[in-house]
Amino acid sequence: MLPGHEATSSEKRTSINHYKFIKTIGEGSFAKVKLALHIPTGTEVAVKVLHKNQQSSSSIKTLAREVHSLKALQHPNIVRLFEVIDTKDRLCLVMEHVTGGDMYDFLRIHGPMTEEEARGKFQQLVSALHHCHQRGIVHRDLKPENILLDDDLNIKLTDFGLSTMFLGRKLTSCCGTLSYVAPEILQGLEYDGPAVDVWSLGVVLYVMVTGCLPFPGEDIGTVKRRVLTRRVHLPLFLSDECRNLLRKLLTVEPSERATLKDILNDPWVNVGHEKLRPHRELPCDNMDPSVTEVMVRDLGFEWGKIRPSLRARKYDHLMATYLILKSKQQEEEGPPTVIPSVGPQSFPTGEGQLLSASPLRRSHSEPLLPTWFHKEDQRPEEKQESGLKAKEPASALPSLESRTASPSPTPSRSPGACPRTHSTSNGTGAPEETHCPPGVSYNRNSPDAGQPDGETPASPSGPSQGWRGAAGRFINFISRFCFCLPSKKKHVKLNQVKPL
Ligand code: 24R
Repeated sequence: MLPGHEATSSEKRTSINHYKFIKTIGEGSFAKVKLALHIPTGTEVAVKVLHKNQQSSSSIKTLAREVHSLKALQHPNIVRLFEVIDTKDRLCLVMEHVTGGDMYDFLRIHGPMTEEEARGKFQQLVSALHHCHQRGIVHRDLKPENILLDDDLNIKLTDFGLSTMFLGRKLTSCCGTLSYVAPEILQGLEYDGPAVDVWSLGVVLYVMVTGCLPFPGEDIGTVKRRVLTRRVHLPLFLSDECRNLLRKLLTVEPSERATLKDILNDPWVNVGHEKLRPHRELPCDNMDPSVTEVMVRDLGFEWGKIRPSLRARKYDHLMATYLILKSKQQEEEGPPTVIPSVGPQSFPTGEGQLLSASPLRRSHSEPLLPTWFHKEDQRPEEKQESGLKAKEPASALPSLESRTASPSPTPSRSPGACPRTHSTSNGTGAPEETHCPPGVSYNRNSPDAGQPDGETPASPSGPSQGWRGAAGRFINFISRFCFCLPSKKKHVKLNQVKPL
């Protein structure tokens, strides 16, 4: 504890050890996330704080799982753990601070993404998820609120509070966030860990490209009924490739659902990307001398203590300082040099939690798997100048209300439901139709909106999609002005389901 940074137990802590708290940047039911300053290096970090005396044993267990997962994962698209500070009354996880906020806010402000924009983020998400699954870890709470964006709009998967080791066994805990949770969990069945992450990945992709939830609902009964009808509305403004991928991801039967391996080879995912960045795990034992020099010369650390801390992965202040300095250096240098070692085709590339209803509200996760950095992604405001697809900020609709903290353990917030238009059948058992609350004020449909239910005429294949695609994109563009983001004022808590 640095002198002068001690805080009495009575006063609100404004610092802990070598970190000075600045403000709260996230609040869940079990934990707060604070922006803090790492005093020795002057670097901003995120500190997830859990007050032990306010938590049940299961939530302490939840955090223990999060620590285990974060220690096991080192990936550019997964938020990095720097230090674990375990005191009498608090457990603090010091992590990298991701400056761009989360994908929920991005969608709320800018509306749904074009498929090109969504593809880059989806690729990174797949890469991060593959990294988790390769290490036996399933996330179990994938949603826009848990996907952060950095300054270059690269994604950082966060919140491993519901993650767990699956190790080839079936899981039984009923957990997740209602609108993103897989059908097998909704049905209280034993489930395969990776398959439930793939379902949530499908819901996230749907939300990214439409701004709507495929299966909105205020309670588990409504969502379950909608999911189990095996119908999801796949808007015509989406390309055939995107709709096909969504069908594969949102397949109710887990054994028929796409696996990550299928996704890695999916045509939509592979469209036109190059510059694969091989993901390199930080070799903990061959230290970077430029970093250790700063630690010894400028910060007064003992050289002989740095390597043992890194090699043993102690996640103590020594390791944290090394990782923080290393991440600053990498930020200044940019992502690692491209080694085009794999072509697109050969491909690269976390119990007992309450299920909180999320009717479209903020709903307060290798081997050298290539990783994508999309430096060409620009901040939306920059796009206006550069002539890329202009993204008008989505206008607020009557239903839009300011965010409020959610009482439920998984504050749920997600973009709005889209009006039901026509169903599409897919023959794969994947769900085919979305239902929407009345009064949603925009029509995101193709020019042939109002088609009777039934097979939606396939839009011309290929990214261009011809006139239908252009019309669809026009509608998509217009719909950005009326993109609805439901308020997140109330969350229906569902019975807490204890792990079986
Ligand atoms: C930046 C913002 C918000 N949260 C974070 N960062 N950088 C985190 C890292 C973070 C680390 S763990 C974690 C979040 C988490 N959150 O578990 C931010 C930046 N801006 N605004 C916000 C500009 C969960 C949940 N996803 C618990 C707290 C509630 C959200």
